[in-house]
Amino acid sequence: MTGRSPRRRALAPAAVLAAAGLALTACSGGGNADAAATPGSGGGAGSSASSAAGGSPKLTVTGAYMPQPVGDLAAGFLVVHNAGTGDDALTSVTSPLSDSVTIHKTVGNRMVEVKSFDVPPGGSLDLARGGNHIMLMGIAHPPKQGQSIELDLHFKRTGAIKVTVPVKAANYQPPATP
Ligand SMILES: [Cu+2]
Repeated sequence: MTGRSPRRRALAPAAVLAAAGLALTACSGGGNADAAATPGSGGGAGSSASSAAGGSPKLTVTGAYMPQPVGDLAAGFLVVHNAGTGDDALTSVTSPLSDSVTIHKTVGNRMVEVKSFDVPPGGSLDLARGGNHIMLMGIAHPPKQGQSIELDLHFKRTGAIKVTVPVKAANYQPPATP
């Protein structure tokens, strides 16, 4: 066995500085507005939801938006619902907008790149301001409010889901769910 240390993937220093700047502007906006819409697709999975993760995930994506980029940096937010009976995980994101798309969690006021986010059966993955998010860097042609961009979400089991993401005002907050 090779002794591969489980060290965290670190961003290049310059990117950390730039990214931290975005964290303060784009990522630390007020609180955690719970953007989760209730999963309207009431699929009747007969038995109790506590069965093992042997079933299939059934994913839908709602509430996607991107605040208008600051410079060549942007963040993407959305909610992935899993109405199925099997687990899944978001393992990467790609986009025609940028060759550098990563997924981050927020620890304190810092962002840390992660390898994947779980999407548990009967649950959701919330990417929201101040928390987990998709990060795009080195955007050559930043889109403006009112335009939309494409994100391709890659899941461990479901495969790719293409999402059209509207670009909102830099300070946009999604409507809170009651
Ligand atoms: Cu980030």
